[in-house]
Amino acid sequence: MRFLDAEFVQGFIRMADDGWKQGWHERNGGNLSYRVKEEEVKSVKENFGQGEWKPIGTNVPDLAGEYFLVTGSGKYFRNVIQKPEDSVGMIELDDQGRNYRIVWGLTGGGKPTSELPSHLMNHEVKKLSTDGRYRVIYHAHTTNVIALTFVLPLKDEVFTRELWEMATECPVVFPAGIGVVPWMVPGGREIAVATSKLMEKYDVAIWAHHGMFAAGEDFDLTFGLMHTVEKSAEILVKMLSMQPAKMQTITPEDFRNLAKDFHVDLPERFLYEK
Ligand code: 2HA
Ligand code: ZN
Repeated sequence: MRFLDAEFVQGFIRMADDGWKQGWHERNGGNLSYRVKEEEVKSVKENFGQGEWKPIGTNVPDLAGEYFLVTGSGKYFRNVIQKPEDSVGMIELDDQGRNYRIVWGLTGGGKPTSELPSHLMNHEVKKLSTDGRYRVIYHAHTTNVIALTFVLPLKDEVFTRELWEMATECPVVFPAGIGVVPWMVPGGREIAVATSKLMEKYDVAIWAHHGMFAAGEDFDLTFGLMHTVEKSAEILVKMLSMQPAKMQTITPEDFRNLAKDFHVDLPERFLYEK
């Protein structure tokens, strides 16, 4: 099969383009990665070349030997749909999870995303904690969530509760809550460690004054999660722009009732009295 005809490749390209259309990927902002299934790797293997092994910049032993489809460092989401072979690449990890090599794409000397350590460490945490179900990690520069990191305390409890209150679907879509990473230098191992620690508990991590990471089983769920959180943030920004205090809202007791009917577990630490 032609590499670009594979369904997982088409799904990846569509998601990148959807993110671009949302306005979350100015210039080369944001990055996307997908942990490719064994049968999917097999179906496109005839197209593989072999690049040189290069260090990942962190160790991910539980991902040894796995393949990932990733956006490229410095590449623009806007261009993914037009020239995927230049903007996107497939990488293989070595048998220790220390090095990667490019087996398809990133033509013209491209490299995987500058946030590769965060992507792979998040994948490792999610692979282990979901029995291999989670396969997508998505980083986007979501305008309204970023704006909120200037006016809300950078606490998991506050972001979770405030965003839950802005739309009834939110506690059902992200019942475990949202983690917040304080401002840190992006691109390295330190921010990857901080983010992947939050991913042990949550499917969403906010990077203060920068953007968001979302994790999920497939492209629909992961894009939908990013979209839901950002939409809720947009409502909060609009509300705060009209007046600083809410006239009425969803109460802790309302959330407890919702949890019962929708069979979700909403941790009490988010249902504090204000
Ligand atoms: O430019 O978003 O965090 C890619 C990024 C870095
Ligand atoms: Zn970024």
